[in-house]
Amino acid sequence: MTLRILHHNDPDGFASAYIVYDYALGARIAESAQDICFHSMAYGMPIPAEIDYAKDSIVMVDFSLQPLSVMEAFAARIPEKQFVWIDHHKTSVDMEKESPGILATIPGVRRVNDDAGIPIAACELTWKFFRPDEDVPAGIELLGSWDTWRYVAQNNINAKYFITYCNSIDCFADSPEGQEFWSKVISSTNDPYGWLMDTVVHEGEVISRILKIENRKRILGRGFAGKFAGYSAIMTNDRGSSLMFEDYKVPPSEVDLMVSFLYSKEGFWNVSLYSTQDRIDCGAIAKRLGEAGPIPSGGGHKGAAGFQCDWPYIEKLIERKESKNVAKED
Ligand SMILES: [Mn+2]
Repeated sequence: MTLRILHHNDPDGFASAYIVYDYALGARIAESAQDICFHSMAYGMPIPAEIDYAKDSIVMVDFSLQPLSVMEAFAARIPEKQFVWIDHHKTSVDMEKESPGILATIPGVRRVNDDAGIPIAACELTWKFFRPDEDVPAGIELLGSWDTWRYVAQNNINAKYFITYCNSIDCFADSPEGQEFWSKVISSTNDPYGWLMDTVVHEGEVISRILKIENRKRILGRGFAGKFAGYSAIMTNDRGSSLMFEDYKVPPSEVDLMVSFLYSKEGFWNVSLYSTQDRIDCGAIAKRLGEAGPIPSGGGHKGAAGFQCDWPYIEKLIERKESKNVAKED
């Protein structure tokens, strides 16, 4: 038997995958690390061809296959009790509702909020699913706070520093450095003189200061205001990061969307949407725009989502506020 962990390719996905890995080894579900295989997944990527549907066990965390028909076909191929699916993306919760016969019966948990109505991340859901009697580790909570944007309402700046530190190391679930990191994260407390606060959070704060200056230069150099698919927006041809937009001359709170687009090595364009507005659901917009485009795709969270397409499609969605010649004044 091979245990295949299909996880989203971001820190929440890496942490979730590591929690599964650590649990599987501890509980002797997998005899050795060699029996566990990590598959880092992005939306739009093909299903791993190595899967032996009769023999392998699959745990899917912080991720789903899109669209619904692909996810249903995948689930239908895996024998009962060999598939666990944990996700907190709204698209997964919606898919499950549309598929009571197939998707809703898969063991695991798909929910966006906890019992108190507060957003919860995949790493936290995964921890609670596999270790229901143990408190969620402080570092996993910081990551969850970041990944769900809870940190904004909770004004939890340490969550930002935690993710900044993650982004400064190789935090993949399947690399030696990443596994050492996550193993320390799941065994650390928020003792002020302990590793989590004194190294991770503290160093993350230092790196954040440098990044802020870098981001300011990037967004002021490449960003422009206007409309995207009819929504007021700040746009940039750059790598997506919601934080980057905070230093634009128009604050994110004054527009519907923050939009970044970037050409991928596979030959399509990745469009990321972010919003700080209550009335805007980026996941729904990404799904609608993505499915109507040349590469059916798209989904994500209310506050952050994305889809893939080609460049002509993006250009049709953009309405510039400033004409091309005055844009140079930036
Ligand atoms: Mn997540």
